[in-house]
Amino acid sequence: MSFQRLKDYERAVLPSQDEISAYEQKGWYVSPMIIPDELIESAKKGAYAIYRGEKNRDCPPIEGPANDTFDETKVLMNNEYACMQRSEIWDLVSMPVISAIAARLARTHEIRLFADALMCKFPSKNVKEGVFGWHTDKAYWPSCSSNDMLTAWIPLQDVTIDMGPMHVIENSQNWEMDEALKSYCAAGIKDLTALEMHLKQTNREYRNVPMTLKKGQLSFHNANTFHGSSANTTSIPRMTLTIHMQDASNVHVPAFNKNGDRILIGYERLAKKDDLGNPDYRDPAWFPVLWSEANGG
Ligand SMILES: O=C(O)CCC(=O)C(=O)O
Repeated sequence: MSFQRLKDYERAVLPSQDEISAYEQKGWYVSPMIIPDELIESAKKGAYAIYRGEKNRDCPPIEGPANDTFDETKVLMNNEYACMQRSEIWDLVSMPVISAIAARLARTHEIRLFADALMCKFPSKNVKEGVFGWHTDKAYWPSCSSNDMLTAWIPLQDVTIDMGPMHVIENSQNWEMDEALKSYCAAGIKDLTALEMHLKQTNREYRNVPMTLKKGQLSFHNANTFHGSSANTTSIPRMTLTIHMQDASNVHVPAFNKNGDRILIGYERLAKKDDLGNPDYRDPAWFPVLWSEANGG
């Protein structure tokens, strides 16, 4: 697959050099409207099939990563590797222009899937429910060598400010993670104001940017960009599909916790092993190539 394989209107929306530089500076990028309505509506049908436990792809059991069944009392439902379970979700995850944009932003010749996550945030009047605490994706991936990995965030309907959109902290991908920042950035912390108070007190310049997107748009953020989201206070569920992506350079590096125990993240437990016995981040079953310029791009 190469840039030549894109349709004319898709090639026209690839980020310009200025937009790539802005992404590198800010840690996030929002695309124009590029995803056809039919693809999103079909992905939504696939999502509800997953909630009913119906797969139409030949997917090995997903042991470890989240894979919820329909339950409104959970407020947040999370289904990882939804694209391996339903063809409608795979069609969206594998849409070439999405990974072509990612490749441009990460200045890489190849994009591989790391994981995807179908999320549904149900309406909640309790503002502490349905909160994603501030975090970086990289904090969950200590065994990934690359700092250029990135995540695409795709709303399956318009996301307005009262639906608990994802927010990013602009420029935070360049901050060194000191102990104080780490303590405010565990996703378990439901008080989103605590980090912002810390940033103000320590005179950090930052901008909190909500990803209020129209259906058909998507956002990208670097794996080191802080992000989180608050409750959905509307009356409709907020459904999104997140695609975590590896750039060409990413390889597994053994990671250990403070006690010296090996950390194995959920996704890599599923993957086959490489010659050294480590998880193979090129395993085509779980980490397929979504974009490559190798074939003449
Ligand atoms: O959808 C959200 O609000 C946050 C998603 C997120 O944090 C993630 O996918 O890493």
